[in-house]
Amino acid sequence: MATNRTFTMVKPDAVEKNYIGGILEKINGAGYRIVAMKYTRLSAEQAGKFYEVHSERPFYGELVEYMSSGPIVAAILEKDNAVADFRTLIGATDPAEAAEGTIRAAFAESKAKNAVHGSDSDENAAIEGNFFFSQVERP
Ligand code: IDP
Ligand code: MG
Repeated sequence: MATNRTFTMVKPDAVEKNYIGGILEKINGAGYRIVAMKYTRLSAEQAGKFYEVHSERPFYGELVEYMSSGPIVAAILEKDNAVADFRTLIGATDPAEAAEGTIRAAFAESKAKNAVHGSDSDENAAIEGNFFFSQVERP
């Protein structure tokens, strides 16, 4: 079945560098419609919960600290095949390995500070969207 929704965040490094507009332009240019969006800041506790699946990874502490270090933009996006196409649009986790034209190639600073999040499955897209948006906020 083709997927139709994914979840993204513009991460603190990209917000700090005023890349929100440039990143949204690429997202809209790739055919995504914005279903829900908010500018907010995660506490360390909230960032820890969002990334709980990575709690055993060596970079977990660094990741939680970074993701709570400044404001982010969270959004639910809609398009055919949303999850897989968005992973292609953002590129590899490490911007040094991200294909030319991808969001991370254009805007990311490092493997840790990599500008954007993109869900890796339909199931996680729903879990992550529900983490940030109540039912009335995600029509
Ligand atoms: P993804 O965001 O491309 O799906 P994941 O492996 O799910 O990558 O990792 C989640 C996030 O954790 C990454 O986007 C990045 O911010 C951070 N991260 C991943 N690997 C490393 C690392 O080796 N060092 C520091 N941070 C990392
Ligand atoms: Mg991931």
